[in-house]
Amino acid sequence: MRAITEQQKQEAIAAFAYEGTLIADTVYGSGHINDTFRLTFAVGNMGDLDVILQRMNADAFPHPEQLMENIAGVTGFLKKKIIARGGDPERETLNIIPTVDNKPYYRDTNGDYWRSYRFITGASSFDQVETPQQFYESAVAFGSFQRLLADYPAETLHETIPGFHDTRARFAAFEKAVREDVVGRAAEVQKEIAFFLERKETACYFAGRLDRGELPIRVTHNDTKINNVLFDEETRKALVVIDLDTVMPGLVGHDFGDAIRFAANFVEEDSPRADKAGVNLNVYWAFAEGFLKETAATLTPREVETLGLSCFALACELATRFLDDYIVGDKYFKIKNAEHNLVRTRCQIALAKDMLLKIDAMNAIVMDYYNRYR
Ligand code: ADP
Ligand code: GN1
Ligand code: MG
Repeated sequence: MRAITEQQKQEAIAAFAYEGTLIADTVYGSGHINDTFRLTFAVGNMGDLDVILQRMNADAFPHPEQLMENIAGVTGFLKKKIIARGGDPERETLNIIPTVDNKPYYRDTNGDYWRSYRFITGASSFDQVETPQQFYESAVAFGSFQRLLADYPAETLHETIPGFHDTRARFAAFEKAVREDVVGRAAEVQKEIAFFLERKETACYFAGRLDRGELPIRVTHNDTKINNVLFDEETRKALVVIDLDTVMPGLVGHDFGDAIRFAANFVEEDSPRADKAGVNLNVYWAFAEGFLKETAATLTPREVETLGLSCFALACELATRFLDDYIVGDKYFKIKNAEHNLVRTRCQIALAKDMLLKIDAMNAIVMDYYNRYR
């Protein structure tokens, strides 16, 4: 995406139905896809009011208007359930701020799309797991998110990124990128390429099961990084699941595997110390417990059998996406330096290898919690 100009941002700010005077404007969060700002408005004697303003990434999401239709539908649906259970709909789901023309997004004169949410106060996100309890909490949040959406009319959801977790299609795209080698980087990553080609069948583990109709399609979040959950700063409990851009029909393993591959790693996703990467079973169990406590009653034994390997599949999927992006010249993920996507790739590969060594323990842990909570 092109850099955002100040003039463009001011145009976007003017388009939303904000009250008060803008007094602060900062770049916010550590997402890899959208451009996020936190704005503060002084509203008369009501004090200050914060909002989130985001430029949506139109390279990643080709139809931002459909994406916002999904989010409006999902948050409206969740709001009713939150109210019914006596929760706080202002803090337990995202609240879209409309434009002055009462639309859920704004298209600026450059053709870029913007949206805005009320800022959820007294809450924070984490890029890394600090305690097993915290990871357990995030699992309860993602698990109950899936449970609450179990009766959402899935057929009304647009596929915001077609084939988002279609590992087979991700591999095909990757192999094409290697063949075309447009920026001449393939030669230096032969070892990584070989890893994928050797493990392709195991990594595409879901594909065959889907073809055989063995796994039910559910409404899933599809981007279950721990920083997509906000925690209440007072109670320390998970408060709300955010980043709803990829809520689409999917498999339970997509949500379980993605959360584990991101946060149950001994090191950060982009750590240059790939030699230290690996799945930390001391926190893995905490996520497994929280997630299964919420979902076990609705899962089939066949689905539960996929959860351990879903972590491997998702680590490989992300590794191919990072390497694909490196090979095509860093078009998709935000990068901080030229090697960033390659460093991410190596770290995911090391994690994936370690998962295969620990797969029996990973399977046993999920089975144990499934039997306890079903
Ligand atoms: P990306 O798709 O780029 O990851 P997110 O929607 O996850 O974008 O937003 C980036 C970060 O902004 C989040 O990790 C979170 O810290 C913060 N954030 C997003 N929405 C809100 C909100 N409504 N209230 C408070 N913080 C938010
Ligand atoms: C992106 O938007 P963010 O930072 O939560 C990506 C995920 C990847 C993740 C890797 C829409 O997530 O699929 O797992 O980066 N989201 C999209 O960190 O592609
Ligand atoms: Mg995010």
